[in-house]
Amino acid sequence: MHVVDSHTGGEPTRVILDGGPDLGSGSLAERAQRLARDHMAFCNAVLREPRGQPAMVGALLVEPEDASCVTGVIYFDAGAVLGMCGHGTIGLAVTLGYLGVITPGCHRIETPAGVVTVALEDESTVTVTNVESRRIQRAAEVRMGDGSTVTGDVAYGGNWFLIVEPSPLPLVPANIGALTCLAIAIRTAANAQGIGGELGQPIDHVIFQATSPTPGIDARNFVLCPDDTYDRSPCGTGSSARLACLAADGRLKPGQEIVQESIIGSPYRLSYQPGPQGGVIPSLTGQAFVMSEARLLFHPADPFRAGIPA
Ligand code: PYC
Repeated sequence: MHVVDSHTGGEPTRVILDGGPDLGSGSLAERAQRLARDHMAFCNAVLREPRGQPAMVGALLVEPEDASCVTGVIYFDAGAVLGMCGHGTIGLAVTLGYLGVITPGCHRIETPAGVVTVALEDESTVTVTNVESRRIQRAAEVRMGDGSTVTGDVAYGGNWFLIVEPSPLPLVPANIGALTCLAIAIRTAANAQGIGGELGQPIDHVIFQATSPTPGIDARNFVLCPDDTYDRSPCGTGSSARLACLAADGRLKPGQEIVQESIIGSPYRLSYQPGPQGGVIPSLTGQAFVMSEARLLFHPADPFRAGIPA
């Protein structure tokens, strides 16, 4: 299996160029469902240790339905198949540039959530124009097991987010363990209470949002991913969902730019334009770097060829 690894603001992406499962034909959403239903063992073998690393997201290249797209891609982490992935799309564009598949300029990429556009600005810098993003519920109340209530906005940015602002704990790296435990408890409670998308889609990510102490940076976030790792990047789909909330609250104008950083301080530049269905079309600019190009080998006698169980 031929893979290229990159990281976007510290968040790793493994692009799988060949050797992945045959997902058949149909829309990317249908093929993503098949990946989730029949091939999670493949996802785990590729992403988990010893071949992968915590927080790694896979990007399985597939034939696009839309011939104007340079490729189709299905993203997954070790816990779930994703509708879209912003950091992964920045990593994929830089990887395609590294491989000579694309040159600087604009290109279309098909994902299960829809077609997104990437502008490869230089070999490391990419602007992603994401699918239309929207807030569907303001100040949803999540009842926690200890009787307390956590309030957050439910929003879509290619995945489903509960965005809690202000963060219940300071967003500093020393709190990553405590933030992770709290975010898992909130996601569990929200999903048990049926808080999620319009069609019953569960919350797959939880965001804690705060201001940043760093001059020139507007905001900092902590993002819990489906595999219970935290996003080292500011999370492209999560930043898109947040842009939808800022727009809905009148806190950010179309075209106005803000800088959001992750809990480890990696930044995205963010802005939006109004979307045709009342949401926002987010733009996110970040940097990725290719780290390695490898062939993954799965020896039949290797007891950990399927990855180390979580
Ligand atoms: O950047 O959208 C994103 C993302 C989702 C999960 C990890 N990163």
